[in-house]
Amino acid sequence: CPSSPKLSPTPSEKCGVLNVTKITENGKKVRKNWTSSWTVLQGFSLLFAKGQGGGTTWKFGSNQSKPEFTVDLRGALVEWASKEKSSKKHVIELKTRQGTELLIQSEIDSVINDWYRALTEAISTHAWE
Ligand code: I3S
Repeated sequence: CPSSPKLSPTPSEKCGVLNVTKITENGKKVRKNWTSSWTVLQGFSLLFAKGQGGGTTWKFGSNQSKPEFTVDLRGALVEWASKEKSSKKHVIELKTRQGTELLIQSEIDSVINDWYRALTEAISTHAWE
């Protein structure tokens, strides 16, 4: 993880800025709302915080700024999104067991490929917890 935004990094962590939108929440379709999010992968949790920079103090775990939302990767599915899901390039579709579907995107293909790998690994590592 980069040293800024400030987080207490652990070796298993991955973070970076990604474009994210929910498409389904608790099994219900929701309107797309692409936002640039500071994204942290921590064990089986994927955390998103809105709007990188902008004077926010980035400290997950403190009471200063909470992640926008957190996704439980246990039992989740990750795949490359089909053309029907988004017109954007490099889009990952993430379906959680809780019935939330997200699209995750980066313009940079090496970045999105790394996330694809990291998410797949996290899911398989924590599959049986
Ligand atoms: O799947 P859709 O409906 O084509 O998704 C697009 C829309 O959500 C659009 O916003 P509104 O129609 O709500 O104003 C977004 O601006 C687009 O980015 C969405 O499509 P992409 O293909 O970029 O995911």
